[in-house]
Amino acid sequence: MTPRQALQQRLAALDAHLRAENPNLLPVIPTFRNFDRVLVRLGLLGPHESLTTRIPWWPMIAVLGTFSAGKSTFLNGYLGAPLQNTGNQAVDDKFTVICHGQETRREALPGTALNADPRFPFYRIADEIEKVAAGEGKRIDNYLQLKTLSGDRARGKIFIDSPGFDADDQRRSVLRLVDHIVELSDLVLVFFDGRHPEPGAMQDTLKHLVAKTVDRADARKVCYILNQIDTTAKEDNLEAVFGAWQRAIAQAGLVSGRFYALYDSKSAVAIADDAVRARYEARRDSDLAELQVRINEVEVARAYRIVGMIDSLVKELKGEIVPQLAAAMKRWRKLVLIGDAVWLALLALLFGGIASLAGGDTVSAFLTWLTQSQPAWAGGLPVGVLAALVVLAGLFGAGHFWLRSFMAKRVARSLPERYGDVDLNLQQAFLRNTRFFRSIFRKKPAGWSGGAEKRIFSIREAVAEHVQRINDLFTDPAGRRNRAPAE
Ligand SMILES: Nc1nc2c(ncn2[C@@H]2O[C@H](COP(=O)(O)OP(=O)(O)OP(=O)(O)O)[C@@H](O)[C@H]2O)c(=O)[nH]1
Ligand SMILES: [Mg+2]
Repeated sequence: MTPRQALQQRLAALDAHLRAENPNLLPVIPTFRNFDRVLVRLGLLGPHESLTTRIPWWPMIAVLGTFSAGKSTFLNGYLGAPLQNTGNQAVDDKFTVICHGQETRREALPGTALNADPRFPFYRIADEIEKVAAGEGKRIDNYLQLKTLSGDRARGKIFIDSPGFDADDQRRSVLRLVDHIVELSDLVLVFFDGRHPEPGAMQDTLKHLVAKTVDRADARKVCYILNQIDTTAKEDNLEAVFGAWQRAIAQAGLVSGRFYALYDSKSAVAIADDAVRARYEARRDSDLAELQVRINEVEVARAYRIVGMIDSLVKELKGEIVPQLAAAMKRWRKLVLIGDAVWLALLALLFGGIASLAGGDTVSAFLTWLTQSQPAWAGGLPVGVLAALVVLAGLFGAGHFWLRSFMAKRVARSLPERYGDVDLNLQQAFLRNTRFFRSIFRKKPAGWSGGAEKRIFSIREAVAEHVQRINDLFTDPAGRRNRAPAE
């Protein structure tokens, strides 16, 4: 498959998935494709690359936590299908990605299936794993598997169930995977086991999860859940257990965060006392309802984030990337000019040396010979002088163009090949400006002409329209939906 066909295929897949799951975002694709053109002209994207394949279109909800805390049971309950195996032994050693599909598939597809799916940027996860454990990135199947679910519950979202988290014996690659999933997710549900909420059992887990989330700007996306609280019903000491658990989390460094208490009624031990049961159920239901709201919000937030991404990319382009390219061009120009001067001086020295070796008489004889040869076939032009000039210019030019490419490579090395969230190739963009036919004196990067400015203007207009549309969809500020007929 050619890169062009590969891109076409991914775009078609994206289109089909969005049509089925999230049609509200379909109109955004042409805007991204428009932006692609600007970026390709600048060299920041390759000719058969697209922003649309680099942004996470689907909101992700990750379920993490200690082993046997009831993560899989919760997901099965939420999704309304027994997709995941559950049990008191560690049942899963892989991360399971659950997304919407034509049909429900309990048997897992290998992790490589995720690589080809435009819905999620998991190719980056392979890269991340490779960074901490060389060779492991290729073995993504050992870490990830994919399951699909038909129906509405998983439509337009991605859920990730994780193997029990026990920081003591985690391989570095798994920890990295966890970090990365937290990074990519819009909502992270961290499950703790109500049967062992005491600090000792989860100290390491906490350190890893909490310490990283405390100073995150998006710490709000992490929800802490004390699960299986039905086990505290017998002694009716939920508040004490819950309090101890919260303090343990605070000790790990977390000062704020939302805490929930849940249990799964199907797996729960029967609560004999009616009053206690009613209290537990009420608590669970209100916390579950709040979680439900958070999960629903995620979709709205992601829609805004995708559209907002175009705007922030425009800002990044104008404020950071183009100036960086211009600065690199300036550095390159300076290096080439210095090189040219040195090369000229060397040439002068060379000819001066030859002249002084040959002696004044020979030189003047040579110059006379040069200027006097004006043969009739050349119409009386001083052929000798011209030839000498051509030779000199050729010598200088050869050095100049060698210097251009040598210095270009040098400057390019200082620029990133992957910049920003969408991995723009600054190196490639800079090198476009150093192609042989481009003057070293140009100040504006190639592709950053009036046309680009116009295109960006129209992209911004389109973004404003998208925002408007999403506003209407989710907030209905004009009250159109419920407005009474005009008087
Ligand atoms: N009493 C009670 N038991 C539960 C609850 N939720 C799950 N369980 C049981 O706890 C055990 C572990 O549940 P899982 O859902 O497999 O837990 P997990 O967190 O996915 O476990 P790993 O994937 O192995 O880390 C199972 O036997 C469940 O039936 C609950 O709310 N209350
Ligand atoms: Mg599980």
